[in-house]
Amino acid sequence: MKRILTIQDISCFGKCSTTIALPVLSAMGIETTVLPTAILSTHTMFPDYIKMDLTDTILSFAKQWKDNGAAFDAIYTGYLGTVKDIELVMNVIDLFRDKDTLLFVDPVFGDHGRAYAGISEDYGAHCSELCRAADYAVPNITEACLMTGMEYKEKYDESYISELAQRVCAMGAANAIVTGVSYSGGTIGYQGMSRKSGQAFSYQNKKIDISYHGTGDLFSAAAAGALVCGKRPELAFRIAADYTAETIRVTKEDSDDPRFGIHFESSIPNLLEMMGKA
Ligand code: PXL
Repeated sequence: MKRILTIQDISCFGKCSTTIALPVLSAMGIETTVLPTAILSTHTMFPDYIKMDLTDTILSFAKQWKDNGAAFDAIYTGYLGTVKDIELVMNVIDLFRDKDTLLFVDPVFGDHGRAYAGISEDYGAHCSELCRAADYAVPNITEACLMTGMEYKEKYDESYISELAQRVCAMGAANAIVTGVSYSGGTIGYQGMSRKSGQAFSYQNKKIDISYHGTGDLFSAAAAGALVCGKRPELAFRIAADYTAETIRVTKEDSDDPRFGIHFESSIPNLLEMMGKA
């Protein structure tokens, strides 16, 4: 059985990061080890969230696993929240990564042109160090701009996104996939680039005009899972995009408070069908 280590926070209510990654990866048939960097009452978009730092346990948990023979086919990092935690996570990666370990980095620190609440000024620079080592770095436009120093634009064309992907590859990432790319009001998707071949790939879906928190985390979890299951990159990211789009569609049908997150549980059968596992 394939085994993945995912390193991100546990936000107890509101569905994001680990509370999405663990069920999705498990449903894909991948043994999933979680390394929580912090436990929060909710993610940081809710007011008055409470955060319990787990900074002191990050490396000691990992060392105890290593001492007991743990090994991983892939490491997938998401929201980490502090520069200190990024540094510790880089140590964890050094502990477990060998030439066959896939490193999937979703930088997760901002959106709509700004860093999330509680993210420090120097976070982007440290996150680019993490992306430098990645087989797949998957920033949204905001994160890619904050890491590469490019100006954030609300309206853009394909050459602007290509330049962003190229700059993320130039940092060192083997593949850069810029997410949340919408060239027209009607579609949304991603644009990727491989550093080695220079080959670009992109995909757009019909845009549903509502935005939910956690969709980026869902996309990354599904893409990382599909890659670990051996899907070729273009297909892995397309499956992730289609699963995310279907999840947004089913979530919109429900009248729940949109802040409570996406109903990814309802669309897991669609994901398994796309993976050929239904
Ligand atoms: O979904 C991204 C995310 C994950 N974890 C925490 C967050 C956010 C985005 O705001 O605050 C704690």
